[in-house]
Amino acid sequence: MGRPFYVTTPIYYVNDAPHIGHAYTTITADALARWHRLIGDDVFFLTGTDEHGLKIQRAAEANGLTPREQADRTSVRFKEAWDQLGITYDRFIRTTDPDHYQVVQEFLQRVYDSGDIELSTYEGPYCVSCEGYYAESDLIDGVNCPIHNRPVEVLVEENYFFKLSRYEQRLLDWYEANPDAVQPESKRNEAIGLIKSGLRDVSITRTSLQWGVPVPWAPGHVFYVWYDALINYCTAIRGKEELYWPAVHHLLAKDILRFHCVYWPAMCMAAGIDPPAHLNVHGYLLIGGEKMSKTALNQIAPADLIADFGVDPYRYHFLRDVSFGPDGDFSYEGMVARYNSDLANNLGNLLSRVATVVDKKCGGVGPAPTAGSPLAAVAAAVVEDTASAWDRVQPPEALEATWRLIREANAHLETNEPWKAEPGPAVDAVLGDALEVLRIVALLVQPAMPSTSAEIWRRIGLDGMPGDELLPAAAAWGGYPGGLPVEKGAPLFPRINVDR
Ligand code: ME8
Repeated sequence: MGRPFYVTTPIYYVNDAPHIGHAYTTITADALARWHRLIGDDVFFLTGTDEHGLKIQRAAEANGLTPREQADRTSVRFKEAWDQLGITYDRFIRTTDPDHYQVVQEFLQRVYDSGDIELSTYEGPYCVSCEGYYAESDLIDGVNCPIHNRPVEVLVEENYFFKLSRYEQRLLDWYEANPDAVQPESKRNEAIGLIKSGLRDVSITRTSLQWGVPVPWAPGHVFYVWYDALINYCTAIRGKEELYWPAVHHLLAKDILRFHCVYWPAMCMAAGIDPPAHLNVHGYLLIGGEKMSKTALNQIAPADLIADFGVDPYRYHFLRDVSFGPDGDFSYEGMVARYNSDLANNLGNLLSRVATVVDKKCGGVGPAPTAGSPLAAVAAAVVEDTASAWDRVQPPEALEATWRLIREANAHLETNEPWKAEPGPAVDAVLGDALEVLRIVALLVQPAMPSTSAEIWRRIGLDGMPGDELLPAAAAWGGYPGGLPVEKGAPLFPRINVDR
């Protein structure tokens, strides 16, 4: 087995159906998981649904369902969306899974036994959408949640509190000792800022609702949804902690930075385990500059875009166009433009013109590449840049590198114009080099576009699947053997007309 690579998405609330924001994090995690499988790592990819708490209970009531029915119905919708998008998770966890109850109870009992959980009364502004308390000073105009810009409610409860205030210095020391733990740097600074502004103890149990994991030492109390939820990352690798913990990559958006980058590392310390090694925080996907929300009626379901573009172009668009870190604006026009330029004009065109000329000039049999091809050096640099970009969780850079190779191959064909030349060694050399580029491209695009990758592989006559042999060796120049049948198929990416 290779090096362990554990990657997680947030577990999504089941109050509503998945939209392109949830899909963005999940596709990024999937692409990372696929890349790490390609390089031979031992991958464990976790996603799932977060099913307890007031927010779900209220959504269930509004829909005339029990919380369990609400959770069952919506959890399936996430699974269906991920199946449609080709998400290769190893476990889809539901916080209502029995093993999760057990791990949550064990984890928090440990913290209780160590003295970091105490009974106390709390009164404060609470946002049900966040499932979190705020300080008065955090509120917009003194009344609205800073994330949802909607009025908060004042909750008063006698609860068990996690003594987060004791962890200020330990967290700052941890940040100091682990400068790369939270990426990108701007998000790390935000987390450090939150810690430095002072940490108050947080309430981690509720008596006002039943829908949660029971607190083992206090009948009538359930754990507050966030504490149950965060521990899912431990449930999924139970018994395999030595392999996968703490070397995890938690992917999340900035809305839940406070929970992941402040509370969660402190909880881990309190439970006697190392904090997570990597927290990769991205921005929001905006629609016309606005955050997607139920109330703004601007949520887009992945299926709507898949119907127009197909699964692989959908995955490609979000991975290529949304930089991991800052906010990104989604537009339909931008998606069409990216599709036409990168997929129809560049990759699709390379494949179809090579197959057409191989058919005409080589009787449909692909020639072998040449050792001294000018494209060999480009390919080697691109493979290296792609690997480095995935390593830094920067999918747009990984794909941009791959497209450099595609553009160079197209330019090489245009310079040499094999379609105008007589069949012979010169034509064979140019086409063999282009086929080798297609083989390497099929490998490099696999994390983003798995079906396209397999289809290119098949059309240029290769057996098996891209990835049967591991990278980087598989992507070394000269792997295309030549002498294989090349298929002239229908265009992979027919142009999309913008004026439809
Ligand atoms: O917070 N842009 O669940 P959630 C980008 N259950 N990403 C977005 C997005 C957007 N507009 N909207 C949602 C929860 N996301 C908790 C998590 S984890 C232990 C518990 C993605 O359903 C992004 O990953 O509100 C964000 O962090 C997550 O969905 C929030 O999902």
